[in-house]
Amino acid sequence: MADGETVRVGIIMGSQSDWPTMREAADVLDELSVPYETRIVSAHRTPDRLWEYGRTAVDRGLHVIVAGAGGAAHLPGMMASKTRVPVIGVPVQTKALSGVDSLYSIVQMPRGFPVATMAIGAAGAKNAGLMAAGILALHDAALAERLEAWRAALAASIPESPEA
Ligand code: RP5
Repeated sequence: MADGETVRVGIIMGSQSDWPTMREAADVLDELSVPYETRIVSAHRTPDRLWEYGRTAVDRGLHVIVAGAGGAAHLPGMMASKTRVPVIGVPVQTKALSGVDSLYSIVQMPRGFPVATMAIGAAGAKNAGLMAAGILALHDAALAERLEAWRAALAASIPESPEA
């Protein structure tokens, strides 16, 4: 990240145990040279940290928050209730209910406070990173070019026929 560059993407998660999933979002942002910050912010264990993060998000220059949590996954929704910065929610796959609990906890927001909910698990986290990049690319021509190239490379890597 260049000196003086403002971090526009916050990747937050409810627990250290969410990091292997949320790392997918971080990795794809690295590939696209998008700076981000990472924080553990738990809706239940560190509610004051959640509130402070949401309270200061706009003033700190964040444009997107990627929020991952599992189980009773209240972090994305509570963050969306505290800040107008768009929140992309990632349902982390749980052992007990395979992440369906996380998905339902995140997706069914009351009208007025949206969370853009991704798929359960690693694919959802990766797509959250790509979605964050896509939002920033609307006002960043160089990033838009990198994202187009990334998408073209992925498309080119898909074989036309299955191997025998
Ligand atoms: C949630 O509880 C976290 O987002 C995590 O997915 C889940 C379990 O947390 P740990 O018990 O592994 O810390 O708050």
